[in-house]
Order: sequence, then C-alpha cells, then structure tokens
Amino acid sequence: MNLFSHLATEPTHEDLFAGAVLMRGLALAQDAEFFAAVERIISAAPLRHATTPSGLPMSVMVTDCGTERAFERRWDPASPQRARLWPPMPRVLLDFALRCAVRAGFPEFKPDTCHINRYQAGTRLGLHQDRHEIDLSQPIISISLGLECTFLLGGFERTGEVKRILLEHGDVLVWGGPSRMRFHGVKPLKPGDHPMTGPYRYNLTFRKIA
Ligand code: MD3
Ligand code: FE
Repeated sequence: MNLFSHLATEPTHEDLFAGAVLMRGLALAQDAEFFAAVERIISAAPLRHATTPSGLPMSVMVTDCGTERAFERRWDPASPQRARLWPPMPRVLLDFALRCAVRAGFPEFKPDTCHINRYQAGTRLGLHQDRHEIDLSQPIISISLGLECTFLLGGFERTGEVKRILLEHGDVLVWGGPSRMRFHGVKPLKPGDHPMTGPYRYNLTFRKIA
C-alpha cells in the first residue's frame, strides 16, 4: 500500500486480536505535523541508546516527552539530568492519541507520556512485554513514521505462535484490554530512504505511566 492509495481511501480498522486494533494510514493526514513535533522533542531531549534490563546498550535509540508527574516517576537517580530534559507532550500528538483511543474503543485513555523509538537499518527489538506502566487497564497507542518494519505480535509467553504484521508510515496500532500483555517485537529493519524520515523508522508510543 502506498501513500496515494492511503490518501484516496479510508483508514482501515482491523481487529488483530481482542483489544488489538490496527488502523492503517490513520496518521497520514497529519504526518508532517507529527514528524515536526518529533524533531522538536528530539532537539529538547536528545536520542539515547536504550539499554537492556541488564544495562547493555541496544541499537534502538529512544527519547520521551510527557508530564512532570510522568518524568518524576521515571526519574532515574543515576542520571537525574536526563529526566529533567523531558519536554511537555506536544498538543498535536496528545490530541491525536486521544482521537485514536476513542476510535479504537478506549475513550477513557489518559496518556501522560509519549515514548519515541528510532530504528535504522539492522535495528531490531526482541520479543518482550510492556509491564512498566502503572495501570494495565490503560491501552498503549503506537504510531509508525518513516521506513516500514515487520512487527511481531505473539501471545502471553515468549515461545509460541507469532503474527507478522507490516507496519508502514502512518499506521496506528492500539493495544489494550486482553491484548495488553502480549509479547511483541520488531524484526531487523531493512535499509531504505524515506522522503520524510530518511534512513529511519520512528515509532511513537503513548502510555500512562504515572
Ligand atoms: C503489543 N515498540 O517501545 S510499538 C516499545 O515498534 C515497543 O517500536 C515497538 O514495543 C516499536 O516497547 C512496538 C507497538 C506496541 C506497543 C505496545 C504493545 C505493541 C504492543 C503492548 C502489548 C502488545
Ligand atoms: Fe514494547
């Protein structure tokens, strides 16, 4: 599916599992605005390498924005200066996340942070669960910008069947309810050159963490 076929058609509404909705192309109408907001966040809070739970650097680069309450909770005594750099969540991103949540059946969603992942050729994300948020009754919303990836969506144990889902520029995923604790990951990114993001894929995840 390319840019023009998305713009010419309605975004999709695909139920992957109970509580997991894929809305392809939903972010396309505002993609430039969203990417500009991402660039502002990155200039206020520079990308850093994510680290594994055991402290090893990963190839995916990350940054965050969000409320003061959110960064207080994420405040890391080892690097307090980092948490203080969190800029507020841009209104345009918050408004869009709320609209996505309503559309996917989670009108009660109250995100307080947007976590940004940046992938380049070869960057992968191993299968994992998102278990650090405070309220697991709240969904997670994900927006993909830039290069496409193969997203892996599994069950509730690391082993077992995994669905492969192509995520492209402008796609939105909403995860909540019974799918909230599914294992998920990203296959190594293929090299490419995207007109908006160049050699990168950005993934924005909206969460309530405080
Ligand atoms: C499925 N990021 O930052 S977002 C992460 O594409 C992360 O960058 C991926 O996993 C990425 O933790 C995936 C989509 C996503 C987010 C949360 C989920 C899928 C999920 C929670 C449960 C099940
Ligand atoms: Fe995750």
